[in-house]
Amino acid sequence: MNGKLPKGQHAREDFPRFGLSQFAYRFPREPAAARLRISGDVIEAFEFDAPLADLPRVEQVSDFHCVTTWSRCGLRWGGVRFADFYALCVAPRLAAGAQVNTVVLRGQDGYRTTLPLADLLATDMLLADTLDGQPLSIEHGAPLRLVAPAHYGYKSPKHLSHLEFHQGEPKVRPAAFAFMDHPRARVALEERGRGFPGWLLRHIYRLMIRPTAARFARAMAAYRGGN
Ligand SMILES: Nc1nc2c(c(=O)[nH]1)N[C@H]1C(S)=C(S)[C@@H](COP(=O)(O)O)O[C@H]1N2
Ligand SMILES: [Mo]
Repeated sequence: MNGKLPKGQHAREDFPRFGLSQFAYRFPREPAAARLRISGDVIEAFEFDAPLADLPRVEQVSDFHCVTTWSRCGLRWGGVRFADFYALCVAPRLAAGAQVNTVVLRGQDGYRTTLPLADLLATDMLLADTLDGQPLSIEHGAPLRLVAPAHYGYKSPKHLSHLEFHQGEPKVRPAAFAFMDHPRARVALEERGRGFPGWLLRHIYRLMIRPTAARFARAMAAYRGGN
């Protein structure tokens, strides 16, 4: 089974709540309301109250690859293709002649990352609101998340609340150290970070899996306990 995984990845049976450790104790303010704000330098800002309503739904089984080297295979997500959302809900509102190059994706917890629009238009890019046929749990991104199977997990914001569409270079304060946020982060090319080769980061990141998963699990237990 491991033979089929991308370079430097190993399979895990469970699917831990995970991320940058500074986000472990941050939770969505509105886990039940999938409001999605749209803005950017080529579009007038507006907000969707039910961003996936009336759009063609799909189900997709895909593997999930965290940059720290763990992978969870065969996750069944449901939602709407990013490309369909873009074509039906965003493109018609763009300024005439505008060319979108970069998209900034932000979560309710303050998490953010960027991707080239070209990468987001791949057919396996999903705006997902279900996992295994159930509404997304808080653990895995309620109410809405991006699913980006060809990219490391850090390109798939949970609790997605805001998309910015830019023709020019957006100003974004990275959620982590700049070296940790590769502009594309494609798994097949082992683009784990910028400035350092993937094979080197692999060895360093691996050490972070256990403490990070434990911290996220503790935070989740505290949240559930106090709620
Ligand atoms: N809002 C938000 N999205 C996030 C993160 C985060 O900390 N906050 N971490 C990213 C990282 S590094 C990973 S590996 C995945 C983990 O997704 P999971 O918690 O569903 O396993 O979420 C990504 N999206
Ligand atoms: Mo990750």
